[in-house]
Amino acid sequence: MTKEIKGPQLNRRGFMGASTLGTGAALVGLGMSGGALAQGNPAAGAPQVDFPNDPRLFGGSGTNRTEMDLRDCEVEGDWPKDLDGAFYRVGPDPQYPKQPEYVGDIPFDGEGHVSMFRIKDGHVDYKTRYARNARWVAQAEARQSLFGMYRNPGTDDPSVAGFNRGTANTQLFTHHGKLLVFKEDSPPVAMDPLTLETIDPEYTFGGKLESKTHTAHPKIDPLTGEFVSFGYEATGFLSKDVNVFTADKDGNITWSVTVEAPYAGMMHDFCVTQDYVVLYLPNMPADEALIAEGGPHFRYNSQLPCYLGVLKRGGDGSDMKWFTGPNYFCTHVMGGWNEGTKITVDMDGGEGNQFPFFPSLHEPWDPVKGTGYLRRFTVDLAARGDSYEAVTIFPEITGVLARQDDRYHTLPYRWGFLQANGGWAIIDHQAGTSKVFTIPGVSLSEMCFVPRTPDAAEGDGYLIGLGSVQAEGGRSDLILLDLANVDAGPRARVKMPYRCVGQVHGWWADASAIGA
Ligand code: V55
Ligand code: FE
Repeated sequence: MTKEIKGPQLNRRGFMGASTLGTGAALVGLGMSGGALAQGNPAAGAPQVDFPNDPRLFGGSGTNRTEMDLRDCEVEGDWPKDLDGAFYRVGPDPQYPKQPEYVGDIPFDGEGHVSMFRIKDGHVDYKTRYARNARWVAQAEARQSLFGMYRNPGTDDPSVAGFNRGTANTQLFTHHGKLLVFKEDSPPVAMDPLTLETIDPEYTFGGKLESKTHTAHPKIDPLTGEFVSFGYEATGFLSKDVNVFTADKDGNITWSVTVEAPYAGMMHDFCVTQDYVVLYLPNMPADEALIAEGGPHFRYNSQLPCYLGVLKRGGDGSDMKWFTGPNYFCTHVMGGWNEGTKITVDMDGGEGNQFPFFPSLHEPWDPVKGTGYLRRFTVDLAARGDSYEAVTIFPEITGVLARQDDRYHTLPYRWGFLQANGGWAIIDHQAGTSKVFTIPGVSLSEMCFVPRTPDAAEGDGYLIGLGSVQAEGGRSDLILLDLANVDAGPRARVKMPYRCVGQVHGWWADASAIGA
């Protein structure tokens, strides 16, 4: 099959930004595009598979593409016998090399590859599968890449015009018996939580999802079991509309409201409290001019205000209010809660663009301003004015990908975790202390908190996550850290025989949530 790629030619110099790999690289633990670019793939347009060798080019590093099953991985240490559940991960794993016009595409555009460590009785089985959505199937049949730049449908092959472009590569979540896999430009992909078979390539909650998009970071209200979520660009490409909704523990949508944001931009995560939904809009707008040039959807604009938006849960959206304050580019929420009208949200973020591979409109990418710290945002809805306050907390910790004990979404919380200072930072908000766990020679990916038992106290349990052993070509270890004895080092590990597929985020599910 030969074909021509239509679509505007992009001036790569103009959009690729700085050549340094910074905070954005830490985010996915993959090789990142970000520098001056080499020439395109010589196999261009031919139906053959030839990834560029330059790790800065799309798929040039981190490519795995192999779906795996490994029963009884090699385990070391004291793996807790009563731990019964699954640790899931997902990340971009380019299915095919890009057409030559688009080899400068960003790593966030790789197709979503899901992996699972099924842990039971001290045994660990490993399984990985691609999320086989419409995009994956179309490209598999064509045996080549059909989609152009990140979130830019004008760069696609005409044969996939109007397709759902979702890659399902960012986060996954178990709820009402399904493994839902997310990319924030599209509805979730539903997979079987045990077989990883794709059961619905475009899951719409029984046809009731009003948004055309769905965040990668929904929350579960631990008091009701509700799934609280949102989508931005909800009514169409580049729309300012944000749909916020709730589904009950069986997946029935019980509340859905659409509000308008000050501008369309990368609303990656959000915060849910018992009474409010808090949206965050960093100054990373969708940029029509960049998109028209064939660029990657977003361009950082240091001169735009960031907004914190608050609306009541269960309301009609008419109370939606947007606040401005210190301009931190935040991406992930550690936790948040409200006491009456007073709302507190903790997020990681920098003073500037967090992602070197998204261009900046006014200045070159700045690794110092891109460095993430934990920021505490507060706003009182009863106070006059329309500004929030934001301060840096735990300034000794520089990091990203904030997490908490996921059973404390919506509630005041004590324990938080960050991928930070080369390892895993453990934050105790109550004591005001922090500690960083590292393993020399091993780079640690984002981790998840695992409760010691399903009803253990907050923070009583483990951290689980992948480590990449530098001296062994990046071979992967799955690390289990007992939070009751951090100084003893990892309590247990799984020694994988290879480098596992890369990830953005991971998720722990108890056996009861996956029908095991
Ligand atoms: C993020 C990740 C994405 C994306 C938008 O970490 C934002 C933030 C892996 O894809 O498309
Ligand atoms: Fe994320």
